[in-house]
Amino acid sequence: RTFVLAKASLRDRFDVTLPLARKANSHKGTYGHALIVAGSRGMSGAGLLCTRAALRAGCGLVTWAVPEAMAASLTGSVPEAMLFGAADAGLGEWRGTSAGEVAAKAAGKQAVVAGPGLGRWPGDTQWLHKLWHGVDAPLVLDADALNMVAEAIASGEFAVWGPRKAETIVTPHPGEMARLCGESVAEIERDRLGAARGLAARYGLHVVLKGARTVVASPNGTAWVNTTGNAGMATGGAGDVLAGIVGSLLAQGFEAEKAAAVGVYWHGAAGDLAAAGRSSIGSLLAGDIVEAL
Ligand code: NPW
Ligand code: AMP
Ligand code: MG
Repeated sequence: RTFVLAKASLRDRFDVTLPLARKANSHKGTYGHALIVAGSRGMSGAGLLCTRAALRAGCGLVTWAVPEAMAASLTGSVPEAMLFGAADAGLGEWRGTSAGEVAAKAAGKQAVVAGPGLGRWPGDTQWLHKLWHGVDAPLVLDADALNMVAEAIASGEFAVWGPRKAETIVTPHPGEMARLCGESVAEIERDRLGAARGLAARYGLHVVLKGARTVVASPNGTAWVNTTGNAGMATGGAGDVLAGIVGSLLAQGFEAEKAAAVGVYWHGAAGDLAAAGRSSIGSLLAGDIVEAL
């Protein structure tokens, strides 16, 4: 079945009313703890935006993991988040870090986001493979993590990774989707619904194919087509914000299809709110989407 992603359909399928209500008698532990594995030298902004979006989307606690050499300079950049420095080779890169150390940090978290601003390095697909099985919580993979998955699919390695213990959401833009599917961007864009459904069914993933009219497809065959968002969101960091929102909703206990659908709808709606307050939607910054949440 294909649903149009709007407030009424979300309410009908998931019994979720937006904005989300908070129980009076609740505490930060009620709303989950997310681990954000994002950012590296030159791309700290991706991690910063993802982390701030996760906090704004309402989870109770966020830990932001970065290569250790970056941690000192990021101290205080998001005072609400905890910062974790993974031992690195001293360059602020994920190259040389231990996926096992990151996976250990994921213990006790209700959701993990990995990918925005990670960069690529030799052996990174094995690094992601360790995270794939080392993280027991629901996982959102975005950006460079998707390029690692694409390489593992192309080499045949991914076929033997086997299923994870919890659900996995992937959030490719059409360029990343083309790499995952081994097709051109034009082929993906010709049949966005079919491409997202195909990848979801083939690998048991929840697929968020981004762009104007984002598609959310689940392994059970359900798909959603989003109605919110605008071209002002075609700006650096907008996708990093979405990954943080979806991870935050997972941490709050939403199952994967619900987290992806609500997150995509909400991200677009926040983009629409942020654009409405400006003379040109071209002036929209990814950080404005976070603030509009
Ligand atoms: P083009 O340009 O149209 O020919 P990449 P990235 C295509 C981090 N960031 N429809 C596009 O094709 C990310 O998190 C850090 C069609 C081009 O080939 C990643 O870690 C920021 N095609 C890293 O940078 C802010 C589309 O895909 C390619 C498309 C690289 O991510 C920015 C470009 O994509 C960024 O988020 C679409 N809608 N969208 C920071 N502040 O730290 C893209 N393409 O090569 O995957 O690079 O998305 O910039
Ligand atoms: P990324 O390319 O990873 O930064 O992701 C860009 C984000 O902005 C995705 O969530 C897209 O759906 C959204 N976006 C980009 N361009 C548009 C557009 N023209 N209309 C609606 N949403 C868009
Ligand atoms: Mg992106």
